[in-house]
Amino acid sequence: MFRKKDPEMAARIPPGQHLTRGWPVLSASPVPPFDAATWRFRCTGLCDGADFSWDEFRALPSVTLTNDIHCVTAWSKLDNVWDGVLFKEVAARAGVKPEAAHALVKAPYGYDANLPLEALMEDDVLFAWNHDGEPLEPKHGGPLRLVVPKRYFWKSTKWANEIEFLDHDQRGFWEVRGYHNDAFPYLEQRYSWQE
Ligand SMILES: Nc1nc2c(c(=O)[nH]1)N[C@H]1C(S)=C(S)[C@@H](COP(=O)(O)O)O[C@H]1N2
Ligand SMILES: [Mo]
Repeated sequence: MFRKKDPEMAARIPPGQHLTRGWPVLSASPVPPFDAATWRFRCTGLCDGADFSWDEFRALPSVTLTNDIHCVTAWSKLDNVWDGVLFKEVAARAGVKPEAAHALVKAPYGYDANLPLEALMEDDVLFAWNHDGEPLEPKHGGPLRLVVPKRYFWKSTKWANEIEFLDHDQRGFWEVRGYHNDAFPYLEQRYSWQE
């Protein structure tokens, strides 16, 4: 049972957020089609480059991580169990240039989200294919989504298929549409006018 009076539980809910027991869907595009035979994941920009097939991506060293997610539309969902590959495992295979300091994680139909490379290289950031032990549903980003638990959930690109490494910051899909560049839930960094 969730009890907001439980101080440990309350500490896990950032200001202005409430708990959801379901899992709302927030998508700015249709669900892209997925074919394991033709799917590719590419590393582009300031790196030597990498290009994974679905089988190659799934053969990377995997982790299971449990964390909480916080959507800027005010719902939070605790104790999500993800299976996938750490961002830094993928980056380690891309030959990232020393001047790369930022990245965009991209998806079909023009969605992307920007973060400093340092933030993406943390031990809790992964590309996930399972949620709570089940293959990630297409509407939630299946076959593969980014999960960045320390930021509002729009930073967690669904249907992720590319990392572009950059030497400068470049705002992503929501960051150019009025949302905060940093997106820390505990600081309530929701909108760009707060910057
Ligand atoms: N490719 C893509 N990724 C995306 C989005 C999107 O529209 N397209 N929406 C973002 C937003 S605003 C949120 S809150 C979460 C929602 O994920 P969910 O639909 O699984 O809850 O995905 C993020 N990642
Ligand atoms: Mo969102």
